[in-house]
Amino acid sequence: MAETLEQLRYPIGPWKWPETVADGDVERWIAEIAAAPAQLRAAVEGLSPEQIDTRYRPEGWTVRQVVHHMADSHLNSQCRFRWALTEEAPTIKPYDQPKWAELSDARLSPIEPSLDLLDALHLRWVALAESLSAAERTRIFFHPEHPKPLRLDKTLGMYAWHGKHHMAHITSLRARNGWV
Ligand code: NI
Repeated sequence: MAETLEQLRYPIGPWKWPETVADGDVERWIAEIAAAPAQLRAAVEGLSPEQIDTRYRPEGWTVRQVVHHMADSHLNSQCRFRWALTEEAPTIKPYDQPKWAELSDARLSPIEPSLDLLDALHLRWVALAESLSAAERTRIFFHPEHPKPLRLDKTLGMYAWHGKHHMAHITSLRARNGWV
């Protein structure tokens, strides 16, 4: 049975901000963030340049754009975490994700530098996240497009989802096309 466009867009379902954070959630999210760069490398392993330039859905990004987007997104997240830990309830600067993904390097350049960037970035991210006290985990920042402040612990959950979400774009594309 063919997937609907919604299933292609959200292969693991859309993110929902949790009301509460249970014991073990943060540790699980940190472990997922720690695992993501190696999982992404596995997801793109052996793909040809033509396959890397294939859209994961009609009108969607290519695998190349997805990989560069993950680096761009997670780079922005680093600033948000550091601002929230060093300033009182800062308002962060959003970025235009579709336009960033259309910049020429995101469309055309090799994915290896972004894979390397994610390796390094996630090491810093995990080291920082593991060091957070209970009070620091609940520090907040404001995103201009969100009505409520965002808490760092829940934001870890969002980015754990974000990595799996985009990796599923790639692994489901591979599965549909028999690129094993
Ligand atoms: Ni994304």
